[in-house]
Amino acid sequence: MFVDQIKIEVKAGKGGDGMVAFRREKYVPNGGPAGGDGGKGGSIILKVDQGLRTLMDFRYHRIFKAKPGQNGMIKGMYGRGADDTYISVPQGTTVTDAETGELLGDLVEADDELVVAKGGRGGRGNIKFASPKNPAPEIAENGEPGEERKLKLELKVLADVGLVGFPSVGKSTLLSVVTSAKPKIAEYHFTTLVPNLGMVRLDDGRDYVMADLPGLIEGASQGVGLGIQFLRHVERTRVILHLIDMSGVEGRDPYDDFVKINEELKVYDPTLLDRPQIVVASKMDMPDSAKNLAEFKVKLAKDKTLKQVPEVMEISSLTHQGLKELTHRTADVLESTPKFETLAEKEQSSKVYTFKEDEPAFKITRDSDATWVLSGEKLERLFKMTNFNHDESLMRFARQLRGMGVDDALRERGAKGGDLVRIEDFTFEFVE
Ligand SMILES: Nc1nc2c(ncn2[C@@H]2O[C@H](COP(=O)(O)OP(=O)(O)OP(=O)(O)O)[C@@H](O)[C@H]2O)c(=O)[nH]1
Ligand SMILES: [Mg+2]
Repeated sequence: MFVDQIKIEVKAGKGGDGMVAFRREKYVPNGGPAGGDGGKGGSIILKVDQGLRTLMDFRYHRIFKAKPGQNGMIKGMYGRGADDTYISVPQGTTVTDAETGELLGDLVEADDELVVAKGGRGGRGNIKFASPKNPAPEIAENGEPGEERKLKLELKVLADVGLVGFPSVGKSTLLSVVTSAKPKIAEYHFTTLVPNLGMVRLDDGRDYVMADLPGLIEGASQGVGLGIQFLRHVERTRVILHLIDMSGVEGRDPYDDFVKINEELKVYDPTLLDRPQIVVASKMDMPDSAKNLAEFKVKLAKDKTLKQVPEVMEISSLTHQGLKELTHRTADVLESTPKFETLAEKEQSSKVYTFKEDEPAFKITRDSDATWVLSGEKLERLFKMTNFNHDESLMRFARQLRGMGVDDALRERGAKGGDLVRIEDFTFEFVE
């Protein structure tokens, strides 16, 4: 089974905490601050691996965490930064934020990388807080938390080979006999509603991804039948296998089918007809098939509108006649076919990747027990970066809040001295 859309969670590493330490030297009672900075936390980076064709691996591994930075140490030593965590994805993966729907980027090129969660900055040690006024500060910062995101990964490059044709010509059946895919097969039209994918593995070691596309009918390019959404899938395949039911049991003329489907492809995107196309005469086990095929070939040879006469291969998915020849020939054609730029890729220029910076720094709400509650991403980050083991660090935090305008805002909302104020699980008294 192939999965082409998946949700994962990524958590970047927290920065290492800064250290509060003092030099201890012989005969020097208090030798000044010596606490080092924490190292930076690991980021999470998606990276193209050309060996991957699907998002299948992610079905069993959904949560990715990067390592935290090392804490700062005594004697002014910095904590080591954590290595970034790389996640391999197939070429053509589109990444969106699963919560906001924001497009984070497209990994299109062979060596594309995309930072999806930034590691936290290391907290500063007390050396950094020394000043002439406060030469021995007991202040250190905790490391900044790493970013966390829920991501939706989608694989747009569906298949190397697309099976195209009228409904019920045997597209899904062919897929089911040359790959391990188990698509729904039935005699009624439009059995296939979304493309099924399968991997064709040849005995000579070559492989490729094949998609059985939903049936096309006249007018598909104008939205008739299952319409344009399928032509969009065709667009992403490099080689087209055009299946034509030779049995004639549906009462249509096989050559008519051939002309009509090509017309739909052309109306949608004229360059589709420049793609290698193998005409696959299907259901050759049926009584009238051989006769119909002979007539088909005569009409094909006479058709002056064709730029070049496509090659025709005969198969029966029932008796397995011609399957080996077809799958090998398809691999040969694929090897000599360059990758096409799809319409979607032409429209989509480069990567988009932005962080929201315009959110308010903090929010004030009130609990049922009248406690003032402070929240907001920026404020909570400052809170997490405060080392509450040292009074001086706490006082620095209080100054930071005042600097952000929290005190004024609380007063404006009617807070009085002695009121309780809470940030996450930390409660303190408001002092006027
Ligand atoms: N005799 C014979 N019947 C076949 C062969 N291949 C498929 N069929 C039958 O043709 C019918 C349609 O097959 P599907 O594979 O579902 O056709 P499809 O092209 O995927 O059809 P849609 O998904 O509706 O577009 C089924 O009843 C199959 O059993 C074949 O090689 N020989
Ligand atoms: Mg089908």
